[in-house]
Amino acid sequence: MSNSPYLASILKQAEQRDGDKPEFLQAVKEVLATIAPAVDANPAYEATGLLERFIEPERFVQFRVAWVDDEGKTRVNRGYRVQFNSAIGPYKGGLRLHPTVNESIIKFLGFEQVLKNSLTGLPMGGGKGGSDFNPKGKSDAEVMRFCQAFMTELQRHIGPFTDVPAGDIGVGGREIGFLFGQYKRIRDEWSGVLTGKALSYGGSLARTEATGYGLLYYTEEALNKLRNDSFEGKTVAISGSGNVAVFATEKAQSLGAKVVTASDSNGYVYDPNGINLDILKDIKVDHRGRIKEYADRVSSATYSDNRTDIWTVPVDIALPCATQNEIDGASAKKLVDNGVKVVAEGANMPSTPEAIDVYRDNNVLYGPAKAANAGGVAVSGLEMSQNSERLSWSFDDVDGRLKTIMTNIVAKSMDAAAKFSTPDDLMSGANIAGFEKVADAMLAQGIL
Ligand code: NDP
Ligand code: 2IT
Repeated sequence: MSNSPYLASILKQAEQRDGDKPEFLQAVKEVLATIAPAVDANPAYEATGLLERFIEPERFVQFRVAWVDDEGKTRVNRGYRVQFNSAIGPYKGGLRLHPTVNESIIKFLGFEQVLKNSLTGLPMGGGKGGSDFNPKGKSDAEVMRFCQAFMTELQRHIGPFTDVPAGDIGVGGREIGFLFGQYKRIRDEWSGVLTGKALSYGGSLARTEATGYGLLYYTEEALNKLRNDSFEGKTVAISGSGNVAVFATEKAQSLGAKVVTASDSNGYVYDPNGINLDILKDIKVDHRGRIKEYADRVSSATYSDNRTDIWTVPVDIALPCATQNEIDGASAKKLVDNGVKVVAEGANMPSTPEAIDVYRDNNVLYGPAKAANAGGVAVSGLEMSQNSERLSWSFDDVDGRLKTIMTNIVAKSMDAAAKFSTPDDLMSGANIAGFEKVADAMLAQGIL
């Protein structure tokens, strides 16, 4: 951290105002610490109160979502949308449906999204939303009624040129379909107001695969540029078994790596022969099953109900793809002790600050979430372009653009890091490169 009194005062203000929102404060502190050299170098930021504005969302809405379950009982959930920053484009970011969702989680995700979207090079501001609704164990009809009630409130805040939500944890193709249908019904218009749509009504090829594939394109490029190495022949641990984890596994395997783990919130499986992707997809994608079933079906696999022990498996590369703070200092230490050389984040903020310290102290190549997992929102941006053009691009076209965007993010991060610190500090580089574009746009637009 620099000795800048300006940064110190911003940090103090954040602690006072948001001390009760631990995940949000964690994300803000990490960014402030790493952008210090760029802030110190530009006095216009302090003169215009830029950082004060940067850490304060433009708008935060919370609303009641009342719906009726299959037994006829009324249920009430909390809905949220944070519209964090629109300096470089309409608010853009996913919706999360998970019982742990609260104001702190939504704000941390929205804040990260601002910088991530900037890094893609596409004109997208940052937003995020969701609800503490738990989709697990709910019928399709219940999910539909919840999504309709949620959109009935959300629709007044969003639009294809204002704010364009998408999926995140608990929100996939099924939920986007229900949300889109309700928006169209209320507004009486077809528009690209959501991304992650199915191909039959304006979705983009390669959006489903984009976050996982993008993570691998990014990490392969970083490995190549900074370690003169590749995924070929590497052993890889991947956590989670949702959208990001499944397609990260698929691309890692196609790049010649052996993925030996998968997990969910109950536990993890270890398969020293390499995860069988068809069986993983059958359980998780086709049947919404539990990861334990993998070990029941594959004799070489073992199951443990201690989810965090996944990081005790010896691997060359770890790709956390489940949720925030899933790798703490002790888990990071275990990974390093067992020889890990690379950690790249598919999930948002999966490493605690203590874990990041361990990576840094042990020269682990660290790909931070806002850079490494930007492929999902990047292809969402490409979906918006296709909707505006009323055209659909081929899979190879979208996938090729995704690859270019991810390799550009590595280059931008290395350039920014080299300018202010050390070239292989991809975390500082991503934070500075993402921040500078947004800050330039904010400066140009005056005090808002
Ligand atoms: P999914 O809902 O498809 O899958 C989430 C996976 O993570 C599941 O295996 C789930 O297990 C596990 N998980 C969720 N919450 C927890 C928790 N509190 N503790 C332990 N495990 C948990 O979501 P995605 O794959 O889309 O998202 C995974 C991560 O990637 C998230 O951090 C998300 O923000 C991030 N991300 C997603 C993008 C996208 O395009 N979808 C883009 C960029 C980042 P279980 O089934 O037991 O809940
Ligand atoms: O965290 C993320 O970047 C996402 N969940 C994807 C957001 C999007 O708008 O596609």
